Amino acid sequence: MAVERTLSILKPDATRRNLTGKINAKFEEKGLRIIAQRRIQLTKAQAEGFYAVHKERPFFNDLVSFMISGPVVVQVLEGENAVQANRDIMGATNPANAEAGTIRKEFAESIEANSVHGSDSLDNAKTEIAYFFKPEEIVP
Ligand code: RTP
Ligand code: MG
Repeated sequence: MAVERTLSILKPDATRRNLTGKINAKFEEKGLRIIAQRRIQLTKAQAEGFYAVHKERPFFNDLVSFMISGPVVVQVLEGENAVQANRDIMGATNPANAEAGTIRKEFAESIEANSVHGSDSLDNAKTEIAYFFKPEEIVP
């Protein structure tokens, strides 16, 4: 296994309910290290750009509205096999299908307000990390 980096976002439903510490504890307990982190208010253009791969999907407009409905925390997680490790910690997109102990099972409100984003491949992780962070903001 290789040490990887992945882009994580704590979504507006998580910041609104003051859950950032509880969610970060899940990452740290499983051996992922938060090597960059910033709380921001996404602009509509930023959210549309980030989710551009989903622009033809029926949920795109709702997703963008949700992602700008409050602050988010963008972060870089580092660790062994970090991309898949983080997906496992997050759980299924729909909390109804998420396994016990996952972030989404424990905290998500709905398939849309599902508390966290995580990159789904190493290639996408590199693109998504560069979308939010300059190299000097990442401190391993
Ligand atoms: P993410 O990208 O946020 O890590 O989540 P994911 O890979 O598990 O899910 P994806 O298919 O990439 O969808 C991106 C986000 O769009 C919202 N969504 N809403 N209303 C719906 O049917 C629906 N489906 C997806 C969720 O916020 C999902 O995380
Ligand atoms: Mg996705």
